[in-house]
Amino acid sequence: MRLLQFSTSHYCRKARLTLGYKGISYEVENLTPGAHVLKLKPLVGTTTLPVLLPEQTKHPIAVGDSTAIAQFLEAHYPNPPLSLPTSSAAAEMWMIEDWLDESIGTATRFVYYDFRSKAGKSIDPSIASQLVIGVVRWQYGMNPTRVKLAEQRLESGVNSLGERWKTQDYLVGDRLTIADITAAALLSPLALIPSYRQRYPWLFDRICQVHHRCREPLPPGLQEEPWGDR
Ligand SMILES: N[C@@H](CCC(=O)N[C@@H](CS)C(=O)NCC(=O)O)C(=O)O
Repeated sequence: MRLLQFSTSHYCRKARLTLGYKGISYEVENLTPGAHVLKLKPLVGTTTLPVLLPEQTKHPIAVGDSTAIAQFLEAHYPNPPLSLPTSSAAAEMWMIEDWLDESIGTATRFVYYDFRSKAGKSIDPSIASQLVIGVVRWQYGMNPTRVKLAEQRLESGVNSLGERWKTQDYLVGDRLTIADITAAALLSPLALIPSYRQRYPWLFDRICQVHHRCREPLPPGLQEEPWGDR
């Protein structure tokens, strides 16, 4: 299998965590932003990454979108399961996954790139990096009002995840599911932002824990952290 990705994308991290949890071996191909469109359009008709190329007969040539990738892997590689056995628990899990994908993942992007263009500029002050950050901010129409709304959405979203993750092992049910994986991936960019690290230490413990279970290297900001065997 081959995973087409942007190495820094949190949605691509979600796909890597999913593949890692399933114990599937794969290669990654890092695409260049901008030029990626030329490769993706004929393959999947959309322009976002991740895209999985199963490279096996009887499987589709390409599966685009991190949720579709998870569903494809669950259908063809059921063990270990990413979902839950009862239909009500599975429905709740996919609902949380969709909310994380559509609402929280985009809010993280706004807050993260805003930080990288201001206080977080020192992480990589190079012209090339700041150019990429500027292009992303323009591409997604980021402005102070929308960043503020994203911060508010993240605050209520993280607090409601805390209602579950602080008191139980998993977001839904009694085992790791795509809901935990999605939350860990899509909130991981916040690990570089000191105010989030201070406010939500439990969140970053959980993010580390999920990465460990999925055999995926920790995201930037958490690599040096001792976090024990939780
Ligand atoms: N819902 C999609 C979102 C993926 C997404 O937004 N990917 C971004 C990178 S984080 C992307 O590829 N952007 C490039 C573009 O829109 O052309 C998924 O879950 O895969």
